[in-house]
Amino acid sequence: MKMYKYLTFITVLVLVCNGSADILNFSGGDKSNYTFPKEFFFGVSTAAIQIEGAWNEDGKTESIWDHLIHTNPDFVRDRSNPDVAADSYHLYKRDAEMVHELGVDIYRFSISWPRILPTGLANEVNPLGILYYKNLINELVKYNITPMVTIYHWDLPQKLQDIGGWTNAHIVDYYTDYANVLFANFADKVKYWVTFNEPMQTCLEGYGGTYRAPALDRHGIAEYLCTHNLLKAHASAYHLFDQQYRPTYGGKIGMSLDSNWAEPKANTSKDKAAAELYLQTHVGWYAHPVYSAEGNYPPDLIRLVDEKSRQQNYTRSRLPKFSPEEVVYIRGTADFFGLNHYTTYMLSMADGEVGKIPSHENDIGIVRVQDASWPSMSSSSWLKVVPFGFRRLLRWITKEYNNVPIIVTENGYADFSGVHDDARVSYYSHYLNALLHAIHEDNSSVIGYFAWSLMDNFEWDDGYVSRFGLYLVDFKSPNKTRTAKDSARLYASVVSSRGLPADYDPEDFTAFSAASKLVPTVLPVLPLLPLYRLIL
Ligand code: GBH
Repeated sequence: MKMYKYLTFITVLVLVCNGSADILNFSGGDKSNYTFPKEFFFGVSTAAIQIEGAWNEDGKTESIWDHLIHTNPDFVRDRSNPDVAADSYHLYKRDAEMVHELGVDIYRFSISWPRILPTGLANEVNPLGILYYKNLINELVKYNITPMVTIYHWDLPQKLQDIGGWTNAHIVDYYTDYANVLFANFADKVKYWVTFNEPMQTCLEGYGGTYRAPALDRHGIAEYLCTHNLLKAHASAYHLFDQQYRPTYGGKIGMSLDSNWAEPKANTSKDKAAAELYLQTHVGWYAHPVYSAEGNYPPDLIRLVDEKSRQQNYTRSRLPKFSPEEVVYIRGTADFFGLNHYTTYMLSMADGEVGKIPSHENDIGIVRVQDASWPSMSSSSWLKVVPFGFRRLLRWITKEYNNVPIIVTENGYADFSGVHDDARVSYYSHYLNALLHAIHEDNSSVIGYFAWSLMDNFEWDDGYVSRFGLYLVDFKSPNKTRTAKDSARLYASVVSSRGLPADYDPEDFTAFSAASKLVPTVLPVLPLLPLYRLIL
């Protein structure tokens, strides 16, 4: 027994020290001469409220984000708002030109529901809203760029929130009507549709928590109601498209789910189970009903929420249930798996209760941390650079959902601004290297990749502090001047050469300590020193 433990210890040690070997390579693999397959496509992503501005122009009404920030300016780190943002409502021609400069195949943007339907309902379609997106689409097509539309990227009309938003069961019809207006007007030219961007952020963070609009904090109840209606709305839009539009126009439709990779905290069967449970009850919460062979919520989620609800004396489970007909109606309603991926966490089982009671976090009972040694000086504190996590997640999704075609609809890095963005160049190089390994060595079923984001934009609660753009936006200039960063040149070269730059070094993570020089000088530097030492 003792000997066995000793050997395990040695094995762990060897695995840790031997980090550069094969899949254990931190960067996701040695430098490869692999190239991206011929049919593989590249794109860049944005979202309406993060770039458009013109929040009340030409008939648009308030979205839940406009409303949250207008009524609670302290929600945003720099007390800014998305009223003007990058002013893409007026500068869309320059945006299309930038997409063209990058040489990518597809531009993913979102449509603002309250710009199209000012009452939230389809009784009144705003012709100027339709015109704006027609102009943008025509501009893209002019450059031979394929438009990909996200139907819902978090900006619900406030008028629908007033009547319950995603917890109101009638939203399934309202959403389907809205999607119908978009299909009817744009399906002739839009060839990719994303029904929802990151529904977990909408429901878990917006209804269960306070991190996203509408910041309801009705944890343990509302995140489950929201998810239930949202999944039905997704399926309803899919069937509408599939039956009434696809036969005439063709095109593909899917959903974009956010997922971190989950690494077991220790190499124990308990922590491995915690990591698997995290994936099943987070990304799987949305993916299992749509992409698994059997459909419905993941069995672990049903068991855990039912059990907790019983212990807590609820008359019925806080998790609403799909009928057998609904399971079938939702299952298989996607042509591709959209994945938004940024970072990795380590998981272990909780000792006793965690999170608020009741809540999704408490129901699941696992603990999530990040390793202090993982590089990052990102302006987004959660964004640790862990390329191997990307590779492992792609392999997990490929296996779990039976070789579903995966489109990485977002991946990117945040800093505090500047055109010489070494850290972003390094992030993209490492993650694209991991992606090449995922494709060529693991047979992961990835067919396309989008960088987040085309340009700096309104980063939700981080306002304009956190910059994700390939193009820098000068938010102080009257015409919101856009300038290509070094990362834009890197990305353009990957797209045209279909491989990594010759000077890329998979062992080199120094850009993430040097990135600290971009921290605004007003921040006290001393408290950062211990962090610095951990990384060096
Ligand atoms: C995406 O969200 C959005 O689609 C996009 O609009 C946004 O600008 C971009 O990425 C950059 O943030 O939520 O506790 O797991 C990313 C959502 C936010 C998910 C941070 C992971 C980590 C903390 N991510 N989150 S937690």
